[in-house]
Parts: sequence; structure tokens; C-alpha cells
Amino acid sequence: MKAAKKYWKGLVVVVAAMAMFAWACSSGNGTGSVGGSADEIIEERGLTDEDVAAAVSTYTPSGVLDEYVMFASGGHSGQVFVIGMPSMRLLKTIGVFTPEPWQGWGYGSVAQEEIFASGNAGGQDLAWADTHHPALSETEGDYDGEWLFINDKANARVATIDLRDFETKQFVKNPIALNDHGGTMVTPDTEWIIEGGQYAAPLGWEYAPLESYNDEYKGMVTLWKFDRESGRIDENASFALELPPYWQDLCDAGKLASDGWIVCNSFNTERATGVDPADPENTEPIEAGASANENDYLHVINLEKAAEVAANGGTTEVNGFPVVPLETSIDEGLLYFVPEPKSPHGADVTPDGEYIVVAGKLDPHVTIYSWDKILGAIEAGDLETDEYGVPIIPLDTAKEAQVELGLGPLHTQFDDQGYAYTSLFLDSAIARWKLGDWTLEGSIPVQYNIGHLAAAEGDTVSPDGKYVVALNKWSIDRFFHPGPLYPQNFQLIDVTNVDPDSDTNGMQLLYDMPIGMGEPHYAQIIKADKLEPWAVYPEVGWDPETQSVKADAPQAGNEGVVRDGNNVTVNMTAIRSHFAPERVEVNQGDHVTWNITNVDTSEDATHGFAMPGYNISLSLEPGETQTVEFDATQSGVFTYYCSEFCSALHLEMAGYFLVNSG
Ligand code: RUQ
Ligand code: CUA
Repeated sequence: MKAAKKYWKGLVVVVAAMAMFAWACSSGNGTGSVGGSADEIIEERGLTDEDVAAAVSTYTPSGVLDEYVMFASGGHSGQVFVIGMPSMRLLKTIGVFTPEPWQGWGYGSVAQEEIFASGNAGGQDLAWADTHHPALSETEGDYDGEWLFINDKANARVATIDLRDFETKQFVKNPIALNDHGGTMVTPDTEWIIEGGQYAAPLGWEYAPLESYNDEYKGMVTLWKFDRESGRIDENASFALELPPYWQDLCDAGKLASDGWIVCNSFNTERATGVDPADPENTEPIEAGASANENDYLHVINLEKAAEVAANGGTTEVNGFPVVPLETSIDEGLLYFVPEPKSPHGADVTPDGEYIVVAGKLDPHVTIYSWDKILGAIEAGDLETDEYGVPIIPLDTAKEAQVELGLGPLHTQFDDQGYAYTSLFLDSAIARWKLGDWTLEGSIPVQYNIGHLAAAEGDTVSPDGKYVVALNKWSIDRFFHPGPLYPQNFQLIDVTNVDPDSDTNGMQLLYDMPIGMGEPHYAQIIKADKLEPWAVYPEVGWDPETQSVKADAPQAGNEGVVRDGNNVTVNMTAIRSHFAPERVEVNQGDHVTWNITNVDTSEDATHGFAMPGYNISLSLEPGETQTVEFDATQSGVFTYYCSEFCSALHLEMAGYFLVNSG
């Protein structure tokens, strides 16, 4: 890790120098009046030919729709960002693990409260998440535009989002682990959603002292079974594999040639656990301890066989969840290791499923493993094992090639011309290299310190090419900085052209998009015409939780208030521009069930329902019904109102909720 730190410091100096240079060059440009002919504007703003080409490549005239849609993790926001490409316009933030007031996500809806409750852990109401890897559902290895999954690294949760209404439908909390990382990735027909672990700990959140790390701490990978019919992860058909206490990292599902298998890279096979204050000899921080060895282990897992073993009872229970013990995995031939050089990151299966690309954060190469060779080695047997008894396939046996790309390689995606693209964190660049030839073709600088990259459908069996987005962690001199917390930077790159004579091999930077809402980790980019979201809900009284009409949803004509003892039920409709009823009176202490349907059926005619003092905010999209329940603990006069500017008389869309203290 020392080497990395040095580079890092050097980089900061270089970056600072570049910043000053950029500032000196750009002062005087980019301001002043514009207007007049295109030529005059170009002249006035001092734009180069490249600038102009970039501008016209992304400029999307009013009313023209984007060709691609990017789903980016929202990082700390716990949400998902939906971004149109190439315009890079933010279209929506999908409320996932964090309440989202505009969508009324988590502000009173009974159905949503149940979803939030299902994601709680340790007796805590979890109100944030660290979303990392969105995964679009696939059919035969290609995005089908139906579902989206995303993991919460902080709390080991996975969410299911329905792309008919772009709303979250489900959380599953991992019963055996508190945090995760290698999720979510889907198998080619979305039968399984992968959630790999990260920091080893005793399974089931038990206590064990760090002295017993080697025996009692475990790694894990969880396989969630997705049921397309119900649109939910079936927790009862899911299972996990116990793994050695190495820090499993990024996973990927095999496809075509490697269908039925999954791979996960790992680090800290050294099992460093940090500086021990009680032991003056142990002064090694985790970053150094975990980077000591030349190799860690790529985990190669026979998912098809593991699912059989789990289905046939080859599991033990941890916290009520079936886990295949490590010995079983070894006996049944479910798990193999292959060494991977120097603090690896990323494990990306090529579009044909023939190869696995693993980057070494502290190695300038990517290592390409041949699926054929791995299977051959498994077939041949006679393998040495690690200290837990897991068979190790020698690196040289499994290796197809290594390509030297630059410093700090992380993640790899693919295009339609046989190129692979790898992010280089320390070099702040994206390298383009040729599959099969295993040759570096060129690199394009990015600003700065890229983590993931996303290519259009770039992790499927048929990548589109055209665009790659760099998900940069640092933005230093790229934007006005709003205080010391800087935005992240998404950079859109055109990868259509191949030009060996150009500095960047023909790749061109088109656009910088600041993201000031969390650290997006990964994104997936789908052709927009594969998505078929509803414009309005199919019928009035639609319950987004069940995606069907709710039998007792209020409808025009049956509105009213019903009292049964201390229970008051309000049946309300919303239509431009009034609520019915407009007066509701209850007694302090009554339990109130408030059903409300937006009976408007025109596109975009959303009403909001805001109830001050009771923390209630709903978004009622055309046709939608919702139910809130609360105790009228606070007496007074509460004016509920519509919080979406829905018509000229939107301000008049209000009513009185009177809580009588008697
Ligand atoms: S990781 S920057 Cu959370 Cu996906 Cu590699
Ligand atoms: Cu409905 Cu404003």
C-alpha cells in the first residue's frame, strides 16, 4: 500500500498543478455575452473544434428524448439516480433505502412502512444506506428492462425495484451478515441475485474476539432467488455459502460458456485485523497487512451445483437462513481458488463468457483467466489447497494473458468492437485494450480518480459500444466547489471511433456531470427503448405494492368518513383541483386510517398529499391509491393540501383536518 500512497501524493501535486494551469487558461473564457451565430458564439467562448464536437454530440433539443438511460447507484443517498444519455440530464432519483419526500417514499404509507421495517436490523430503524451496484434484470444475458436490484453495503441489504413504475418494492436484509459488497449481480436469466460479503465477521452477527479470527470469522456469498412471477426475491428459496475469512469483494455471474458459475475476487487473504493496542508488536494497519501478499484468491463457485446441494438439504442454519458449510463446498466441489495478483479488485466476465478479467489495484496489469483452462484444471484435479482446504488452481494454469494497462486498474467493461475498457484509479484514466490480442490500444485521461466505469450495456452478452461513463471520485478543479465537500464527476466518453494516431486512440470526452448527492459507485446503461414504464397506472385505485387494483380503494362517489368506536376511516379521492372530503374531524386519540386515490387518469397529473404536523407526504400518481395510518395524538387544526402544482387552482386543493381535544 505504501507505493500506492506515494503515487497518490504525487498525483495530488500533479492535479493541483493542472488545476492552476487550467484556471489560468480558462479565465476569460466561458463567460461574457453569447448570442448571434454559432460561429460568433464559438469565437466569443473560445471553444475548440473538439469542444464544439462534444457539445453537439450531447446537445439534446427540447422535446428530443435520450437514446440511453443510465441507472447509477446513489451511494450514501441510499437511492438510485436515473440519468438520460447522452444529454446527462437527471430524470429521477428513485427512493430506495432512504425516505424520499417528493415521491412520498417512506412518509406515512403503510405499505412502504412495512418495506422499510423489513430492512431494519439490530433493533434500529435504518434511515440510510450505501448503495453500490445496481443490476438490471437480464434475459439470456441481455438487459430486459424489467427489474433493477441494488445492494446496501453498509447493512447488507438488497432492494428490488419494478421498472414499470420505477418504484422500490422490496428490501431483503441479509440474515447472516451485517455488511456486503459483491452485490448485486444477476445470473443470465435473473434466477439468482448475487450478494457477496466484504469484511469477515462471525456469521449471524455473533460476537467473537479478534484473536479467534481465523476460526470463527467467516466470509460469505449469498444467492437470492428471484421469482419473476411475484416480482420478489423469494427468501425461502435463497441460501448462502460459507467462505474463508478473506474479504470477498466484487462478484460476477458466468454467462454462455461459463453459465452456471459465479466468480468473486477477494483481498486480505492475509487476514489482517488491524493495529492491536494491547500488543506493542502489532503496529501494522489493515491497509498494510492486507496488501502484504503477492496474491489473493479469485473464488470460482459452481452455482448450479451449489443450488442443488442447498435444495437437497446440504445446509446448516444461521439465524434461520440456510448456509452451505465450507467443508460441504469443498467435498462437493463447489468452490475453487485461483491466485490473483496484488490487491485485486473487480471480476468481470467477458461478453462471450470465455474469460474473467481481474484487476490488481497495486499491479499495473489486468489478469485474464480462461474459463476453459479453469474447467480443465478442475477436471484434472490433484490440486493443492489453502489452509482451509479449498483447492487452488495455479495462476499459470488458469491464466490466458496479462495486459499492462497502467496504475491502479479496477473495473472492466466491454464494447461491440471487441475492446475492453478498464478504469485506472491512480492514473486517472480509462484504458482501451483488445480482447484476444491482449494489447493495450490507448488511454483517455479522466478527472479524477475513477472508480467504476459503465459502458452501454457493457456487461451483457451484447454490449452496444458508443458510450462509456467514468464514475470519478474526485472533481477538484472541474466545477465551482460548494464548500469543502466536492461533487463527484461523471464523465461521458464517446468510444465509437478508433484512431491509432490520436492520443486517446480516438476516444473523446464529451461531457462532465457533477453529482452532488452521494458517491455513486457503479451504473448500468440500457437502451431507452428496452424500458416500457407506465405513463399512468393501468387502472384507478392501483396499489403499487401489489401492482393490482385494490378492492377497497376509494373511488369517485364513495368518499366519506366512517367511525367505528375510536377507529376512523377516511376514504378520499383527489382530482384536479380538490380533495373529497374537504373536511375531516376526529377526536384526539382516535386511530385514523386514511385511504386516498388519485382518480385523475391524465399523464403527469400527480397530486401530493401533505399533512403538516404528522410527517405525512404522499405522491399520488395518476390512478394510484395509498393508505396512511396514524393516531391523532396532537389536537388542533391541520390543513392538508396538495403538494404538486397540478392546476391553476392547485392552491385551492386543500382541506381541514380537525382534531378535537373534547
Ligand atoms: S467497488 S470502485 Cu463498491 Cu464496486 Cu470498485
Ligand atoms: Cu393537486 Cu395540486
